[in-house]
Amino acid sequence: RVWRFAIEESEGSVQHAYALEFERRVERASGGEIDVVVYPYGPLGTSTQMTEQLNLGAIEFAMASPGSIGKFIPETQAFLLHFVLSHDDAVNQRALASPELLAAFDKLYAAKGWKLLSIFPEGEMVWTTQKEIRRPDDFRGVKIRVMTSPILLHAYNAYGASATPLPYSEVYSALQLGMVDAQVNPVFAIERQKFYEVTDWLIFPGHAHFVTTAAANREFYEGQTESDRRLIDDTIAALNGYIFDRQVAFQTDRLKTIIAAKKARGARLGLCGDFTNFLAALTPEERAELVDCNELLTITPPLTSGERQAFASASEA
Ligand code: 6CS
Repeated sequence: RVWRFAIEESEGSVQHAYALEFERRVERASGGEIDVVVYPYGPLGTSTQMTEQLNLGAIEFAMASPGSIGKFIPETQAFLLHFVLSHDDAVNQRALASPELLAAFDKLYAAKGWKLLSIFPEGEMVWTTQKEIRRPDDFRGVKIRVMTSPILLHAYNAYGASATPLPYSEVYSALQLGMVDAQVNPVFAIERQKFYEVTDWLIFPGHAHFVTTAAANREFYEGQTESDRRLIDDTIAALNGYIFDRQVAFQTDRLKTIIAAKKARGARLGLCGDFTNFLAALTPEERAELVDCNELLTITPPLTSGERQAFASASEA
């Protein structure tokens, strides 16, 4: 038997690590009787097209991020609201894995013919821009690419930006051609998609974390034998801790890659906001390649509570 698992990210990403580990564990536990095939982002089309394939049962499993499925299941956009999740991703991971939350959202997924398997964070959201952004006013005139869920458009437009929804595959060229000036994603994704090549600043506002969900086609899931359903459930449960450790390591490793790539091009990387979580992982040589918009590398959060509040109020509006 073949189980197909489509992800919304390229090889070497958090979702890829997750799907490969799912593949390894299911194939080993089934003694090779089940063949899991992982489809990285690309061949199956955009995230929206992948979720249509999950609806049809053309694929059995898919990653379905609120940033794209907010159009189909509007309640998932709660995970996109700014200044709601903790700045500490470990807290987010525990909250998102709560059985009560899963059960509540699974009812909404069931209505769409999906089975919700897991909700987990993929890292702090970081703006990559052409200039420093420290307050909502700095967004005036900035065209920022967002995922296609409506609430994201409203959030960035409330800051004064001009938000443009685009599929993931189009972001690099949109930045390169100047159709947009900024985008938002975790550090590992900025490295994988090479967004740092076409932007100069990484801004860490601490406003949101990338949250994704793993889902299965419900008819497929419910049609499995009890032992195969248990295999799926147990594998997914075991993956929570696994993926959290991987994603945390990905962020710092990939920031190092970005710094080295900028240096190789003779450019330095601008950092702004509260990036103190990352500083401990950097060598003095790597730190020397950074331009800090606070002029000093500091261990106190550079975005003051007043500055944070200005974003929070604009986002509430
Ligand atoms: O920005 C996006 O569209 C994508 N970002 C990540 C980190 N994962 C999937 C999503 O489609």
